[in-house]
Amino acid sequence: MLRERGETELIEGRVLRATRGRFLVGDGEQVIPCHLRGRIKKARQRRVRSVVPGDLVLVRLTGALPHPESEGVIEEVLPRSSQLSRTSPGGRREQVLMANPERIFVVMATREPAFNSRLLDRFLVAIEDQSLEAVVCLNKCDLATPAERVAMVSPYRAAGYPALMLSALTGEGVPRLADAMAGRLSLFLGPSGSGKSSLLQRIQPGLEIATRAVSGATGKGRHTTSYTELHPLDRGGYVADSPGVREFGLWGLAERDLAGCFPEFRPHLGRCHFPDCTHSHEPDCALRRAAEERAFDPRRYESYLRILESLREGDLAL
Ligand SMILES: Nc1nc2c(ncn2[C@@H]2O[C@H](COP(=O)(O)OP(=O)(O)OP(=O)(O)O)[C@@H](O)[C@H]2O)c(=O)[nH]1
Ligand SMILES: [Mg+2]
Ligand SMILES: [Zn+2]
Repeated sequence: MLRERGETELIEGRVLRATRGRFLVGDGEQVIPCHLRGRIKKARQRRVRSVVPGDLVLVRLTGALPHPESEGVIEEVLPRSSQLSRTSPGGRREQVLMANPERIFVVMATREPAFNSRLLDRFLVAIEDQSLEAVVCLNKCDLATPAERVAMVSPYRAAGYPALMLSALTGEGVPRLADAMAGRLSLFLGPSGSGKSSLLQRIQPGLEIATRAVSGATGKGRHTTSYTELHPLDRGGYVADSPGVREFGLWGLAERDLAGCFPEFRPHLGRCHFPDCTHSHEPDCALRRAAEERAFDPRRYESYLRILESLREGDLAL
């Protein structure tokens, strides 16, 4: 898409990769190595701080520049319709993982690394808080019994999330995953080693994506994917593969908004004795009663209490 602007044309494109001040911008036909115009750099430091994968930008093609390897300059960053943020690891800053995502595929393995419902719940809370769509992806289903798999996804299906049972090894569920991604801007999010890159390889075998074995000694994944990168899909849209996430600080989430980030809690909110009930210790709490009556999976209520606690402690650690 071209836009006239003074002496040379501006090309609208999407940031595919952003690493240490270098950017790859795709316009649907070509991939253009770019740097950022100094003036926006300064303006953005005050407001948005960074240009991230998924951002729509206007690029001016150039020849001779202070950065000889660059073929373009990002002149302008278009407003975002959405973003997914967390608190930067160990820090107090907002870190935007991706701009303009339409769907977040949260990838958890049944084992290797062990299924971590607490981390999954934190991802889902962040996604709800930022009004994004989540799909729960249980990968490495080949390593679990049918009963184990069902037990892992049932709290999420009961909460109304679409949940896919997948195996990048056998290909189970992969066509449904591919359908859910087609024509959209998606992000794969999950711990290291859960199989995000392997699933993408399955969906589109031509993709140049690194995958690696989980280290035998710890059972934890080593980081193979080292930066977030958008890949154009043959069926339309883009998917971003991202490095494994070990912790997910909930950026900007207020305690009073937490319960609303559990979709299955919503019908029970506003019915407690105290209007400012935190649903933790108060008498006559409708949410706790609902949990006791198994109106939803009690593990999700336990997660709520854990996250509430962590928010009170400044949400620095998981
Ligand atoms: N048994 C089994 N192994 C899988 C499956 N999916 C991926 N793996 C293996 O798990 C390991 C890690 O897979 P990756 O795709 O690199 O994981 P990742 O989530 O991209 O990891 P990071 O890039 O570090 O975040 C590799 O050895 C894969 O072969 C699966 O469905 N079943
Ligand atoms: Mg990877
Ligand atoms: Zn309550």
